Amino acid sequence: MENRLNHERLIASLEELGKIGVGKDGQRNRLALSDGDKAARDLLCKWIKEAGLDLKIDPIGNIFGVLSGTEDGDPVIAGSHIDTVPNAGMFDGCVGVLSALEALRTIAGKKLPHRRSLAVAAWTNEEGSRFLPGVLGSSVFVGDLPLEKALAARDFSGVTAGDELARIGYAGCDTLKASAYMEFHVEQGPFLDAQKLEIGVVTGITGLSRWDVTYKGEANHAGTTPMNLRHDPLVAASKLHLAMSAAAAEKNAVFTVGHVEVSPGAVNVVPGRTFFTIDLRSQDRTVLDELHVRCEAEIRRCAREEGVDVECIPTDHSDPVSFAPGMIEKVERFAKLRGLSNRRMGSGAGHDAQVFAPRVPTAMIFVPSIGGKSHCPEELSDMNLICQGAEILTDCLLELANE
Ligand code: HGY
Ligand code: MN
Ligand code: MN
Repeated sequence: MENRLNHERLIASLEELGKIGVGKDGQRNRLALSDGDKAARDLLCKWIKEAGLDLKIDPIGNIFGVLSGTEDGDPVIAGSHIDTVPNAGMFDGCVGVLSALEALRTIAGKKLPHRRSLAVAAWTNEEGSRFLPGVLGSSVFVGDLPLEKALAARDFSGVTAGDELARIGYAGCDTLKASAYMEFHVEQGPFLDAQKLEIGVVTGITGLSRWDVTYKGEANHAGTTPMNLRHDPLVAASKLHLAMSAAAAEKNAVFTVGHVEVSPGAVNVVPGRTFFTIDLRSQDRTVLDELHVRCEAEIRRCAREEGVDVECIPTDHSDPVSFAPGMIEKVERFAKLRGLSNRRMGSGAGHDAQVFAPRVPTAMIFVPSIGGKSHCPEELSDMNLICQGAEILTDCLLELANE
């Protein structure tokens, strides 16, 4: 199959977007609704308009570029996100948004026939690093999360998403719906690169549970307090971390404590308070449910054993999702037609596609993450494979738009 897209333009757009949000320290920070995110949004909107697409922004700040088809009806949407985790790489999310933009630029420019409308989407706050829950914008879009609740989400400094959305000028009023959804993304894991495969045909997305946990013990003198008289919240948190890491490993699940605060935080003071986040995931619904219950029991057990008080707040949950067989087959067929080595695989990362899968025909395409690295500056994928993945995305969009 011939290549349709302008690969140089796609690569150049990825590199230009990748420069946005990079601070003097060299770190790329485009946390949702931050100034860095605004700058990236502004650039994307500029490109959408230059491509002659109809720019739309909805009430939670999701950005769309719509290319009308010859028939009425809801668009086939291809999207991802441009917000990042702290100190991020340049590929997570951006590959999907810019490949979708390049696909629509090409379809419009070459006047390729498409009965159904098409749209590129950039979803607000996919990462959940600043505001919880993650996949916030797409969850509001499909109706899983009430707009008011999403706008009321607060970051660690207490600022609300609604205030930040207004501050950066992205509280829109457009509405649209998806008739099908495609997402192209870097794998963010080690399997394709380790097996030297070119394309991942994604079969589904992991489920996850997240909590904010606070253990309150007794601050005391580090030198005079015997070990058996301590009520150290960090010991409780450490016991929990070890117990649940082992439990997750046994079940091929994953358990992460990504954010920890210890106070008062002095070298010679036994901590009085520990706050930390938990991210627990499995692609198997039964395993996730079982470990969810086990985790909440362990949180309480470790508190009891160390004599500390506990506050445990669930902050996010999504069940594992599977994509429709016909959509998986579509991606696989085009990967084969393009002579690209490929395998079916689940996604250990969450994606906006997870909110669409239960509602409309949905599929994802992966390209390898070199060394399996992601959510870090070392994140790297082969630009040629990214262009090939974008060609498959275009194949799928054109087929969906004329079905
Ligand atoms: O956390 C995730 O899995 C995604 O990268 N937001
Ligand atoms: Mn992502
Ligand atoms: Mn991510």
